[in-house]
Amino acid sequence: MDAKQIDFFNTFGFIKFPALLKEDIGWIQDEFEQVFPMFPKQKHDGSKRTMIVPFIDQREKLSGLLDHPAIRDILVSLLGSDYNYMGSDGNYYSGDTPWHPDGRERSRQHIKIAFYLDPLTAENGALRVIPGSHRFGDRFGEDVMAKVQQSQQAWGIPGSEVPAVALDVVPGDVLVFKHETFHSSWGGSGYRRMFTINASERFQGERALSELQSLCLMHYHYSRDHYYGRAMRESAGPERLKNLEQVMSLEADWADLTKHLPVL
Ligand SMILES: O=C(O)CCC(=O)C(=O)O
Repeated sequence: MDAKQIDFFNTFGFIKFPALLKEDIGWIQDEFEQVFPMFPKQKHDGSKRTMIVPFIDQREKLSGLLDHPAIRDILVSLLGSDYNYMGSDGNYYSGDTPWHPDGRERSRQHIKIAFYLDPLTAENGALRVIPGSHRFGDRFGEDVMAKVQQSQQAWGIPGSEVPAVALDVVPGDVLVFKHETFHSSWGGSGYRRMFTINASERFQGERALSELQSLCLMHYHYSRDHYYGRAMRESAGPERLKNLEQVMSLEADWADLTKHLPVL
């Protein structure tokens, strides 16, 4: 990313890269379709969101997106070359997703890269973002935080009419936003395909590892004995390993810590 793109991202809390993966989108869609049958319990029927976590980790080729020069450039430009890969979810979304941020961690930057696999516009479920809503130290960010989920009560309008930018996409476009940025989607079908890559700056400071462990536990979703999937771990070369290493250094007994969660 160049300095202007980074400044745009820091100012507005999101950025779109049109056609970034235009050459790759065919195999990405094929691989996406390969993952869901691996988890027969996660059969999507269009009635509600179906999610698989971790997602890209299930397949060697999808795991390799972390090594893709265009994706790596985004991650390294925004988070530094020692960034932490924080996981991935693969989804069939169904219907509306109300306004929300993904997190509000003050100590370090967290970003999401979103890959939508179907053409979407504002009318049929394109992701919407409120520019600047990540700035929760500002009055604006605080007002959005306090009122956007009750927009009818606060402003007399439904969530779908809250002023926002709709990020229309065609497959191959890539969206990136800060976890703090408020986002939503309205009017989509029962079969919106998308997956994400989440990443953060490396955790520093005295409590780094315990904070990292708490955050990882929040995103576990399913009982398993490794945070990262087998394909992700086993196909990682030395460069990617640097982005897995801090989470892998946690000496947690993940199977025990997550045994209360469902099994995929
Ligand atoms: O596309 C959607 O419906 C919402 C996506 C979303 O909320 C997310 O990835 O955090």
